[in-house]
Amino acid sequence: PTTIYLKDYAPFGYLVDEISLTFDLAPNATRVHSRIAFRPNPDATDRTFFLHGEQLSLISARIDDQPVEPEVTEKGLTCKVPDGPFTWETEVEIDPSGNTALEGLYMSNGMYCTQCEAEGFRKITYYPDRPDVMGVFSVRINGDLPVLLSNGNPVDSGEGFAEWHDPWPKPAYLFALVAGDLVAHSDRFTTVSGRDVALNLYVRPGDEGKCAFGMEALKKSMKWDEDVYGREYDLDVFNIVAVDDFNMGAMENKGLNIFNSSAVLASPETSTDANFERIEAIIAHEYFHNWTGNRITCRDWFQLCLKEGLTVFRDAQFTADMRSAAVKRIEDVIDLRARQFPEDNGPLAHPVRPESFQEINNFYTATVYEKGAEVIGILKRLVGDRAYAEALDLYFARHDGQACTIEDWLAVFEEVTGRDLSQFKRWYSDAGTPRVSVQEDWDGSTYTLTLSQQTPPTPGQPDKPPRVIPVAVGLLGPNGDELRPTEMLELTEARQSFRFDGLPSKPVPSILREFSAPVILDRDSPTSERAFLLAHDTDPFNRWEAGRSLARDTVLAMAVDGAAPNASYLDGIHAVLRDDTLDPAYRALMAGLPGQSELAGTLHERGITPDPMAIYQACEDLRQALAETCRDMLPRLHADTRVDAPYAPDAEQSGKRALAGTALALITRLDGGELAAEEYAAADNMTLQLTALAALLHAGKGETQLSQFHDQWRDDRLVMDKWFGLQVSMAKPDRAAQVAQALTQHADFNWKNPNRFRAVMGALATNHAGFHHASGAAYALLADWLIRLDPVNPQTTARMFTAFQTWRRYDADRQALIAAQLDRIAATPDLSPDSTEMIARIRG
Ligand code: BAL
Ligand code: ZN
Repeated sequence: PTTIYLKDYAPFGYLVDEISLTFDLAPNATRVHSRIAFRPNPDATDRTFFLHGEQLSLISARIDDQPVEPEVTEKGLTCKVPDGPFTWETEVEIDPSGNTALEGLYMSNGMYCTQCEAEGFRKITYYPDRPDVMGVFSVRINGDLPVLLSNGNPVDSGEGFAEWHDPWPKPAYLFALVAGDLVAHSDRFTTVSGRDVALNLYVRPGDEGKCAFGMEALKKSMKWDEDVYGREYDLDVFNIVAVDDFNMGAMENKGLNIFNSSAVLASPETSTDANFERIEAIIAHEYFHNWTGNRITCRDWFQLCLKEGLTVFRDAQFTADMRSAAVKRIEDVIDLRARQFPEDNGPLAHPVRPESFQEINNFYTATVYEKGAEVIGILKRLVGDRAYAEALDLYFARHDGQACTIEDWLAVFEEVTGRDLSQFKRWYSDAGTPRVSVQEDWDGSTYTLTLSQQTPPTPGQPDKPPRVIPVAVGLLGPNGDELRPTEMLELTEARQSFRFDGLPSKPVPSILREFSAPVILDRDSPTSERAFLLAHDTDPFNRWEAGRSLARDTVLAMAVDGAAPNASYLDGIHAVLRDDTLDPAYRALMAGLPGQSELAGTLHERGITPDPMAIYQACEDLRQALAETCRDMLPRLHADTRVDAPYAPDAEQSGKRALAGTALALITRLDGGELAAEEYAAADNMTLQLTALAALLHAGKGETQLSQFHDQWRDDRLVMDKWFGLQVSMAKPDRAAQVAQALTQHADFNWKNPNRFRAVMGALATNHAGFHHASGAAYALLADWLIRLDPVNPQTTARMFTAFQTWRRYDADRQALIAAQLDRIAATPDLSPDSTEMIARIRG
């Protein structure tokens, strides 16, 4: 495999002014005719005319209407071209129905659709398939299907054809085409300047009833981007299409977003509250890309975080505005710790802006996306809200229509603030999660906080100079009053002291409020102090964090030393659960435990080899102890959170259902599933149905309900994904591999569908004690299926390798079992470059 380096970037020798594409659709033999106006790029020195192209049958090529004979390889073609502007034409044939990789033009349930990011367009026609080549696209689709869609505005359509024109120059990765027997859920939006935009959500017949929520989310997103970022939509139509077979969540193609059906279709009967919240966020994310990604795109794929980090940051702001900011922040930090921290502290660690890659599809990671968003948050904290807004205005004004770099992005901030951001830039270049430790000093009136930072080595980066870390700190007095409101300390040195003078009493510090930077805070504060913060912190994030750290330490003490559950934790959570002045969603989050994989990671960081079974058992015992502690209040808590109004997926109702679900899970530990069975029978929405089913399965019951559930939902693909996933995630550790194995033999297990594959294998990988069962059965099962899927769909296969990224944490026996499976996969003939790269990096 070839390694590509950021430092080797050079512009392409030619610019594309216009490109016209004609598609003659046929499942096995689609003809694609392209006509492209090229001219020499004055900023380039290399005039090699190389066009990417893979899995294409070249029928003919012409330059300025004269036939030419290009030199064709597996990766593309080269050709001798005129010195000045010229018109390039090709005719190629492709096979959408044989395209199981779901990249390029492929078929899903009889419908044609595309996925071109990052490098799929080269499977459609010969083209400079790189994001810095931007052209104006016109598309004609000939096909005998009722709906024929592409990017931009509709130009003409009739029996068996449609024409589209996108006036905004774009890179090929934003190209899209959809053709199928689809129905539209339609609406309209009037932009701030009065542009009337037709909105359509296209779905397969039968899914019409699952569109309304997505459409509302789209309209809210359009309005929010006008109100908060001053960004207006720029075409006459905005189309979204739901597709069943899709590698990612969704794709921001200009004017024609294509969505994994799981990320857009929703109804109360078939979707959980969490599904609704995720759908709202993804619709917003893809819509926001119209400016951060499409109007301003990336110069090269090393700059992926330029659009993804910023767009994730923007969708998080949107969700915080639509729902609860505190709840959203906590959810994001839970996710960051579950997915990004293990990446940043293991063999797959890479900078937010990587400097090399073999397969770009392997870099659509939690680091690029979620840490990339955290880095925007750091920048905003450092420069302040007003400067952030000014810098964004300048960014949009200056770079509209361009393919940009992180340097372009930082330059607007430097210009607006006059601040040197070279130290801040380390967040983009240096991998690894900084660890911040704390030392306190109190002399009777002055409180001194000394913060030290250190980032462990990561692959290829042994030394990490200090970075700038915004540490939000508030000081509380003995009765919980704020002695000092939140102050943003800027840690720029390896070790730095901050003084707070004139305090009446020794304060309790609340450090890293709002999780002001993605770091690990190494602070061994007394239990009493954390219990105090759990009861009194005025920062909702840190109040949750205090409970979280108590939970973590009590579980770990139980797992490692056989300690009893910590009473401060149990009493503190009991008090929170019964405090009905607090948001129910927040209370539900407070009652959660850290993930078992995260707990294993913490032990590993402390130099202790984690035992997955011991961690599992400690979590079970602690939940049981919490149920006992709360025994008297649980029935009331459950009853008080009942929602009597018609179902709405809003923050208020879903918060109540989340807390009711917490109560039900605890009650089930005491009544063996009696209430859960009643709740299951009475459930009239998927949130309640699934919560009750999960509780029953945990209690070792629910066989009847599982089979009823299957009968009820066998024709609903997305609900059946839940049926598959839940059984694996609820399976006891010694049964998880067996349950997953049995499900792969089920008639409804369509392993070529990424959602179904992930439902089973993704659930197995995240059932921590089940996946790491000492038998190694789960490792072997996952390896079997990765070997099978790799030739069919390398992208989805390669992403699943993250299941193995933490393998060095575990004992020698488990390491040997995992290494054997990785080596077995690596030895598979013709393994994809995607999987080859992942194994090489994980194996080290
Ligand atoms: N650009 C790939 C899908 C997304 O991040 O929106
Ligand atoms: Zn994105």
